Amino acid sequence: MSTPKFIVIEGLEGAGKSTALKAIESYLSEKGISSVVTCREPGGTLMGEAIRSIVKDNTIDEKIDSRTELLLMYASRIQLVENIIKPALADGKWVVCDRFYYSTFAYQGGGRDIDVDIIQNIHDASIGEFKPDLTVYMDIDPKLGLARAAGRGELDRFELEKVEFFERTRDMYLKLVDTSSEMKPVDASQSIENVREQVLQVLEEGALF
Ligand code: T5A
Repeated sequence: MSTPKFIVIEGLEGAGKSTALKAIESYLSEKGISSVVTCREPGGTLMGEAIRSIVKDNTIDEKIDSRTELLLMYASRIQLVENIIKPALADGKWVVCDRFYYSTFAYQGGGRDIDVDIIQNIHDASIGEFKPDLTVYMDIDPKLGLARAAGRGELDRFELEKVEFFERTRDMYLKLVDTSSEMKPVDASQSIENVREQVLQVLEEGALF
């Protein structure tokens, strides 16, 4: 039996991460892996879901400082890593997570322009060396991603940001792809079927088994 792996999906809003997550679950099932834990960030635990509600709330009548947002992302992440992800892997289960720490480097580092060294220090103190075995980065032009997201109705606090915020976020994602060997890009602007095939190709090439 193969060692359980931790797979992450990253990308801007509307890139198709939820759609890819389902494709990955089916793929693992076809490979005979039935014990799969899925999760999302921020969220995935009681504390994490409370943080998710706060950071996505577009009605909060108080400015959320970028540093507060950064720390909330890591508070949610510590809860998820320690209470869900590590125990699942130790129990022989695979884990697939919708977003992980690359989101923080991209959104808070790129989008909010927080010094990456500050994020790295908080990262090291929070989860240290713990990292995914494979990260699928779904690359999309922010305008297209936001148009897809807008099709679902009300926008959250992030989705109300100007397109420039998402352009900075995408630029940071692309820098991360260049420097992180476990981060594999797919072109998420293609059709659902085409993107699914690209994601499965990345999994096949990922030497996961
Ligand atoms: N955040 C998160 C940070 O700032 N820092 C952090 O550290 C972390 C962890 C979380 C927010 O928090 C921020 C980033 C986010 O703003 P979220 O809801 O988890 O919010 O993330 P979103 O990206 O907003 O989720 P979305 O649901 O918008 O994006 P998905 O999951 O990528 O998109 P999906 O699969 O739901 O698809 C969206 C729509 O597009 C269609 C789907 O059917 C759906 O209607 N679609 C396609 N249409 C055409 N062609 C394709 N290829 C399509 N793929 C999907």
